[in-house]
Formats: sequence, structure tokens, C-alpha cells
Amino acid sequence: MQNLNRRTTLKLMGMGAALLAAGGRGWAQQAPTADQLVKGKHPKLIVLSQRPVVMETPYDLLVSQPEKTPKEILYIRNNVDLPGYNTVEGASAQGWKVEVGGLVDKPFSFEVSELFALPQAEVTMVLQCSGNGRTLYNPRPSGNPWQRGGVGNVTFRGVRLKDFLAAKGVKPSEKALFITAHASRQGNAPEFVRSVPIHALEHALLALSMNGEPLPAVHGGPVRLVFPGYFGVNNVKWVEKIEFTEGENTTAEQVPRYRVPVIPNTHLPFLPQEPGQRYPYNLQNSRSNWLVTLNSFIFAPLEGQTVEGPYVRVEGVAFNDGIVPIVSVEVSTNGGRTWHQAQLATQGKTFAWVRWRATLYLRPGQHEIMARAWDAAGRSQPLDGNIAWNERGYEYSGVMRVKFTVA
Ligand SMILES: Nc1nc2c(c(=O)[nH]1)N[C@H]1C(S)=C(S)[C@@H](COP(=O)(O)O)O[C@H]1N2
Ligand SMILES: [Mo]
Repeated sequence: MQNLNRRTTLKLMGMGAALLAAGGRGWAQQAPTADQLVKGKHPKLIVLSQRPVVMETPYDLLVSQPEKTPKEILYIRNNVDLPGYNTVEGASAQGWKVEVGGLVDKPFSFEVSELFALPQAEVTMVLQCSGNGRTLYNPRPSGNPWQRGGVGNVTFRGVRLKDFLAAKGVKPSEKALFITAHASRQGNAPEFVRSVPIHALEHALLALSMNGEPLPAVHGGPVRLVFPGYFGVNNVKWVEKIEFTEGENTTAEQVPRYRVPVIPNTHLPFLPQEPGQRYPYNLQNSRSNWLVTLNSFIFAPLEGQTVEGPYVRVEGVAFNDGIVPIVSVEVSTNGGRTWHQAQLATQGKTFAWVRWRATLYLRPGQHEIMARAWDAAGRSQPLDGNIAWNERGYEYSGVMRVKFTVA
């Protein structure tokens, strides 16, 4: 908060604000496009909400960049906007302070500008909203109507939180079971706070750059606390306070939002719900959207496409929480009766998505292809994603199906 007043390069007059101001002149009646709301975004991003800004990557754009998702097309999910930060350009680090406290032996604060001089680490990781795929649930849960474009594969670079604490000679207490990060906000805007299990400290990064460029302001610049392997919501943009805590924070983004029902103290990933049923979320009967659920996507062919046969190249990506490797992706063209092994581009543990491909021999006509990933922990994806139906529509990971035609 006090940070905000001191910031020098605050561009309060983003394109979004300009549009609103132009309302009286008539042309704001048309819904603003993504590039009008956030400077530098691709105009074809699908605007799910103007305020706070929420936009998803159309699937054809997502698959056009199968290595890395460029900042121009990466989805945006704000629960709370930070005025002036609606641009893909970097944000000034000058005067931005971060406090570190809670259950640590020596609370301290630092200036983001000090981080640039320290050893940097890099991680390529999937950034995915836990609401991604929500529209595939039936009946449709509440919340932003994400299709499959609330996801990207990006490289963050910055200072490892663990190394930074060690360099400062600061130790979290053994009583600290969670890391709780608070975002900067303006005025009396609601707080954005998230808690993740202390295990996440292992790979936590104070990110200063993304895809080799200054971290875009809209994606959390000048500094974002990223937790590789954790769902989007946990990666707190514009971080200004990091606390080590005994319990989870209890603001709305921690409970009741961003959780799925569970049976406490069991290893069932979620408690199946009667679709349409309500659930009394609390800290005990539900689990926060933390580790990324194993998932896979078909990048080609696309739904409705006509492709040349009889040899058809099928490809896509698969990812999990990075704790164990993805070991296989299989594809089926007969509704799951038989499966063919796809080839994986890389082996081993990774927080990034892993590309896969297979070549199938297919007769002319209509086909439906399914893809399913497995990891070394034996985890896979439900054939019917609706088994994980939950009131708020989180963590969809059902096997993807694509209908296409072979010429
Ligand atoms: N400060 C702050 N951090 C935040 C959010 C937010 O509203 N404010 N939204 C979270 C959610 S729900 C997601 S999915 C990701 C989206 O990251 P992106 O906007 O950089 O794509 O940011 C997370 N971090
Ligand atoms: Mo999200």
C-alpha cells in the first residue's frame, strides 16, 4: 500500500481507464477488446471479465505456441486488480519493499531492487488457473466460464526464496506449516492472500522476469512469489508480505474459494459430489487448490479440423505437479477400448509441460481421439472428468476428446 504511493513509473492511465473515460463519447459501448484493457495483449484473447481483468487464451492461439506461451497471449486472472498495472511491460522495482515475518527467528524486510544483484535461478512451469476447464463440468459451476485456455507454459527467473532466507541468516520455525503471501493493494481494495504448505519453499522463487523479459506488470511485476507445481492462484503477483504461519489464512481466496471437497486424512484426491450439490466448505472438509492435477491436452488435430490421411500426426502436452515424472501418454481412437503409446519429448521430473506426439493410421471419415497421461506415482486422468464435479468447478482433469475428419 505505502509502496504504491512511492512508485515512480505508475501508469495510472492504462488503456482500460482511457476507455472508461471515453464512455461519454459513445465508443465504449462496444465491449473493449483484450488489447484495449491490457496494453500489449493479443486482441483475440477472450475477455471473461473487464474488472477485475480476466481473459483467456483462445485454444488455437495456445496451441500455436507449443514450446512457451508468450506474454502477449498468456491468460490473465485477477481477483483484485492493481490499478496502473494493465500492461505487459515491466513495472518499476524502485521503492517496492517486501516484508518477511511470522514464525521466523528474525523478521526483516528487503527492497526488490536488491534482488537483481543476487544469484538467479530459472524455472519453466505450467501456470494454470484451477478453474481452467470449468465449462466442461455439467451442470456448469459458478465462476468465470473458462474453456481450456486458462493455462500457459512460462519461464520465470529470479531469486530462490530458500537461498535468500539462508543468505539473510533467517530460519523459519518448525511450527511454520504454511507460507502465506500477501499482495499489494490500493486503498481499501480487498486483500489478496494465499497460503501454501511449507513444502513449497523447496522451489519457491521471487520472480523478477518471465520468458527472458522483465516480469510484465499485469503478471505480477516487479515481483511475484511463484511456487512451481502449484495452481495459478498460489502464485501471488505484486507480493509485499511473506509470512510463515502455523495455519492457512482464512480470507475468502483460501476458504471457501479455491478448494475441493475431501474426506479428511485420506488420500482420495477429492470427495465426489452429486453434480449440482452444494457443499459447506471449511478448512477441514476440503483441500485448497495447491498441487497441479495431472492433465494432458491435444494440440493437434483441432476440434472440427479436416486433415490428410491415412497417417495422422497427433500431438499435445502433458503436465503434473513436477514431484514425479510423467511416464506415459496414450491415445485412443475407439473410445478408450485400446490405447497407443505416444512419444514424450522429454523424460524426468519437470514443472513445465511435456510435449508428446503419435502417428496414427486412420481411415477417411470422422474420428474422435482421446489422450490420457500417467505419471510415476501411478496417477492418471478420469475418462469422465465430471467425476470430480464440484460446486465451484475447480481442478478439471478429464481425458480430452477431439472430433476431426480424415480426408
Ligand atoms: N496479487 C494477485 N495475485 C494473483 C491473483 C490476484 O488476483 N492477485 N490471481 C491468482 C490467480 S486465481 C491466478 S490463476 C493467477 C493468474 O496469473 P496471471 O494473471 O499472471 O496469468 O494469479 C494468481 N495470483
Ligand atoms: Mo485462478
